Amino acid sequence: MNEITLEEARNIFTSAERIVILSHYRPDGDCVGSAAALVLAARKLGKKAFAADSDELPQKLSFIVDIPGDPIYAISGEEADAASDAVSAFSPDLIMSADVAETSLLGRYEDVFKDRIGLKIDHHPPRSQFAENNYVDSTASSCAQIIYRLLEPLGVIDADIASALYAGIISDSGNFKYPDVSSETHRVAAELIDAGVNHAAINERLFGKRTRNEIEALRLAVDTLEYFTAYSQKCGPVSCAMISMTNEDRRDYGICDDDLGEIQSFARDIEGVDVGIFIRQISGENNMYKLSFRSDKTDVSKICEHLDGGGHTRASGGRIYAASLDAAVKDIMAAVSAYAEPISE
Ligand SMILES: [Mn+2]
Repeated sequence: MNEITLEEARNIFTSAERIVILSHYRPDGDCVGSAAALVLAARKLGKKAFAADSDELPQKLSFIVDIPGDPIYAISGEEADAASDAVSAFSPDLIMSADVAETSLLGRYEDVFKDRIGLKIDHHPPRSQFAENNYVDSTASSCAQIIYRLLEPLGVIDADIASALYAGIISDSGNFKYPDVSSETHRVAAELIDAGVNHAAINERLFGKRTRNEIEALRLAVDTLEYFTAYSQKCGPVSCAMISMTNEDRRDYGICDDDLGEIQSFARDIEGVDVGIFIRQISGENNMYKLSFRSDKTDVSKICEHLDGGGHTRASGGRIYAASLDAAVKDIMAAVSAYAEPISE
């Protein structure tokens, strides 16, 4: 499949008249901000456009799309058949994806869309170039940063579009603190502020108060914290900290995925820990566990590629099937031993 330049991606976007923009399941600030900016920009250019996601947006992100006019996400969490019918009725001339590293991240919509995507724009190291045309810049700290560069020459960026992009940038850059933040990230953010972003308000929405449930989730997490050392060929001893959450915990404490907040990076942030791992039972599936890996010096994408997943060098995810939590932990430690590599840059 074609790898194209940003200019070519822009031409594909501007040549289309009816556009569907796909974002990934368990939507985050970056994919929602990117999709919202693209929908608003397309409409401003006189096109018809909407976004689609196989999961409903979490309440915390609804402010990004809370804009007068037609809903930005015309499809949000519907069954695959309904989504397919709605897209057929719309008859798009371009289906594109933003912030989607591979088609499995389309969740329940994977089979509906995977062979019909004309343009992929992403910032994850390319695992599969699934679209007809693919633009990937894995140096960008967010997809929104790329979407800014795509849209900027079109002269369409107003305060709403800028706000969506700003929300994307601060979501994926951890509020400008991750190593892939560059001077370019700050330059784009500065230009967005000049376009009318209320950055303090967006910050408050994304990183402000925590709900009681988020604190309950954190309390549970601290309680399950365990330390392991894996011995890897390429890294030597790898100090791991792991937190876990079972379906029973979530039921007992009324915790949903939206409440998990920053738990994913909690274990990594402990002094002396190389790899932080968050393992949670997938709702309703007792033997499937979802994994999140975070590290500052170990390339966790290499580990996750062997755990049915992948992602960024410092932040990756995967899935594992295991008879029990203990069995899952054993398999995870084996994968760390076998596949951990130091981050090269
Ligand atoms: Mn992203």
